[in-house]
Amino acid sequence: MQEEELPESLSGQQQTRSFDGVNPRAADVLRRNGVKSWTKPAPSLYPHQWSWDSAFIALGLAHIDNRRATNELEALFNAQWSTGKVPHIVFNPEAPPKSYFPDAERWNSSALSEHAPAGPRTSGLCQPPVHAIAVRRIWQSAQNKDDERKERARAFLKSNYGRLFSWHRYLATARDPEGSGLVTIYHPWESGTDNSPRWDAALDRISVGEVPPYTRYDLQHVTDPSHRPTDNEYDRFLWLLELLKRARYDEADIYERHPFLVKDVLFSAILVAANEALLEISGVVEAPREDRGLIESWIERGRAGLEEQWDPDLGLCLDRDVLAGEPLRVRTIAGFAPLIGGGLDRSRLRDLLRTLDSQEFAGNSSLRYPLPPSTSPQEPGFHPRSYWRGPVWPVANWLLWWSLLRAGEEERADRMRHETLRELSEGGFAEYFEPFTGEALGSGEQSWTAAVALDMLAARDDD
Ligand code: 2M8
Repeated sequence: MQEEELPESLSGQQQTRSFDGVNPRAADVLRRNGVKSWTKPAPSLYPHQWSWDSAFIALGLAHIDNRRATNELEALFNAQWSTGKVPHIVFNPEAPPKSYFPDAERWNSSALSEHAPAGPRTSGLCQPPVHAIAVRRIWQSAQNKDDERKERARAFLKSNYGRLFSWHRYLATARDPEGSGLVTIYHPWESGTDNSPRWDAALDRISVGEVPPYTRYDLQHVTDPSHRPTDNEYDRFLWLLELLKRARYDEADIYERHPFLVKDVLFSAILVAANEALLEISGVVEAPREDRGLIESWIERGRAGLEEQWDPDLGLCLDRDVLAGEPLRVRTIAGFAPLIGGGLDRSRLRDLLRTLDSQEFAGNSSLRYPLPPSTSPQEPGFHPRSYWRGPVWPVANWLLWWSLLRAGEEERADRMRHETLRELSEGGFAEYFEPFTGEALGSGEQSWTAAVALDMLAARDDD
């Protein structure tokens, strides 16, 4: 990597610097966290395979080892449910005992649902569908390689297109019976932003019943357990899990009686962006015309659904509590969902950029780096060190950076990229960062943090 020039808008404020060391250090993290054909999200806190972590990991690996990138996704999709659902955790049978809870026994998926795979043991939830975006990256990065590698990438696309299509169809149908264009989640863990104040109001409404006894192992892996979700939150998370088990993970049953049904705008926007990637992949593999028509309709419906959730006062898009029939009025990075969904008109783009640049997010003058906190510091539920309640998450920066590029906002995208890489080169590949001090928090060697760094670094070479 060459010495990197700062974007013009930054050059007056800071010295030119290079990110030379970042690439090999990031590659090392992914190597160390590698387990056979897939990668742990973190060395000890997360000993199994997580769905959207793996998608981001594949996106990064696509630049350094295409074969590992394809293996990563294949390992995950080998555990796909017959409904099309890609589980949020695939359990590692070789993980040390008592290393993560809830474990495979607690989920008990294959005993409860005929749709769960018989082989690999999985959770009963899913996570945002970044996978098609990663598959497209694998295809793109093979384009400047030799013919053999290009052919290998094409074969990978061909053999996995059907799995991706059924995953997206599951989300567009079972998770959106209303045809709203927005995905319904059954649990905060499905959002990927588990402990975000986005879910406080919907969780508060739930009366928690009898939860079988459990021990949390997550707290033994972190330096300060108070940053992790509280026991009260865990009781709610575990209660929802019990209810999903009582419904035997049956979608119709869940939809009828589950107490947590929320239209998640971030998840839905990622699905729109992933459908754009899938449309491109469907062209490469010469998929049937009907598929293309369906994917196009999902994109259109998804964007219309996001627009419905626009809040002009906050200048953000809001999740919707299906049961209360109300928007969840909390300012978090999920509010930038329409930017991720893409296809915006100039005025909506302007609105979103204004909010992004404001004191409420990346323009906050107390920030260590001008990067958006996961929750606005002006929200009552904000906490600078708690899980998804305020810290800066590099994967969220990646989503915004990539979306700004797609929206033609190159200067802002460059700034987001540069500041993210600066934070990582100074603080390492932490799970998340304190927004005002830049202190590295959570797990120390988080795979997806390393992976998004690799993708951001490669942008200069590839784009
Ligand atoms: C976090 O979620 C898990 C539960 O799925 C946990 O807190 O134990 C979230 O940050 C989630 O988005 C991420 O996929 C997972 C692994 O990195 O950790």
